[in-house]
Amino acid sequence: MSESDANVPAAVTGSVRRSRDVPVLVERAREGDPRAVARLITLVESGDETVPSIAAALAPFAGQAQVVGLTGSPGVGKSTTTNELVRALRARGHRVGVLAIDPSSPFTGGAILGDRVRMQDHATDPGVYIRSMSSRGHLGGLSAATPQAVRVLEGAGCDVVLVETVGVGQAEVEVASLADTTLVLLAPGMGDAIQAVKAGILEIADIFVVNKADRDGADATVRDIQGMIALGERGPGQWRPQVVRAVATRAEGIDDIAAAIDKHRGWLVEHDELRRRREARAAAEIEAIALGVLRARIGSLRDGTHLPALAAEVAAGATDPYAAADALLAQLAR
Ligand SMILES: Nc1nc2c(ncn2[C@@H]2O[C@H](COP(=O)(O)OP(=O)(O)OP(=O)(O)O)[C@@H](O)[C@H]2O)c(=O)[nH]1
Ligand SMILES: [Mg+2]
Repeated sequence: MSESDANVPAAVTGSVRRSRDVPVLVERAREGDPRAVARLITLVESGDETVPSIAAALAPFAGQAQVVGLTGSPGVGKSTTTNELVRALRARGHRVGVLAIDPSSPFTGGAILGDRVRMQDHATDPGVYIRSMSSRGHLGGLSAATPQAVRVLEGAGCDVVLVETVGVGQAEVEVASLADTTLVLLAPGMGDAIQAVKAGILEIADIFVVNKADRDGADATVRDIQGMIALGERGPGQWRPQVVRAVATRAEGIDDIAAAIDKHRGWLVEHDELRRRREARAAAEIEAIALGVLRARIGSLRDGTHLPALAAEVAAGATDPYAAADALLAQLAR
């Protein structure tokens, strides 16, 4: 459905774009209206006060999509690979959602513009939702808004949600805690194999993709990674990370990546690991939300409560900050 859909009067289109009517937006998203999907993601991204009711309305559809994370250094080929994976998944008849997370910029910067260009192939496909999100400015970063955005896409009937994040700092660890299957992309000659160990990426990667295999050094990179995997301790029945070569710009290796994702999916289900991962993810989400609520309440306690009095006591040495914190928490619980 396009913005200029003849069946939808302009006034209605406009109202969807600004609406905060959660039941209506969710109903429309369920029907596949891309404007309603976009609006709901904007609401969760901005931490709107409607977020709890959005989450409540989407709860029944939780867990319906396979969530695949793609991470790796800037420019390693994540968006190009995502674009080709979308094509492969569409060919199998899946509805696909893509979230491209930019951890650095709150604005639509160069990288995201690049994503848009590289994923342009699917811009008019009603079975594909592509969305760029910024995680900066969010308390809890990626971990706060992205799970809700995934839920919106699940609610909209996506069978697969691909989440692209640049592998900087905590972002790749966060994407791994969000995804059922995590792909770590590397490229030859970037010193990535060594970086990977340093950053603890070995622990989070279910599948390594050595992209840009058209370049010199791909064999060495594959060998390095395989060597590291061989060194890792693994009990019987544990997943052994797969290594796949790709040339994303030529769509080479994409079927192998899709096959590795399927294999991992099968392993997750067989070992009851899918349930375990999803419960761990839900626990982290609940914890983050509860901490956010607590933080907000403590903030609001600053005026007209106990806190100034406790602070004066601590500053004067009449009590210690731990005892004061206990007193504050006791007050919060009341
Ligand atoms: N030679 C070669 N170039 C590639 C390959 N895959 C991607 N590229 C190029 O690498 C550049 C970066 O590709 P992207 O897909 O934007 O990489 P990215 O990881 O999404 O980049 P960021 O989102 O900015 O971190 C582009 O110029 C691509 O055309 C490949 O397999 N071989
Ligand atoms: Mg990209």
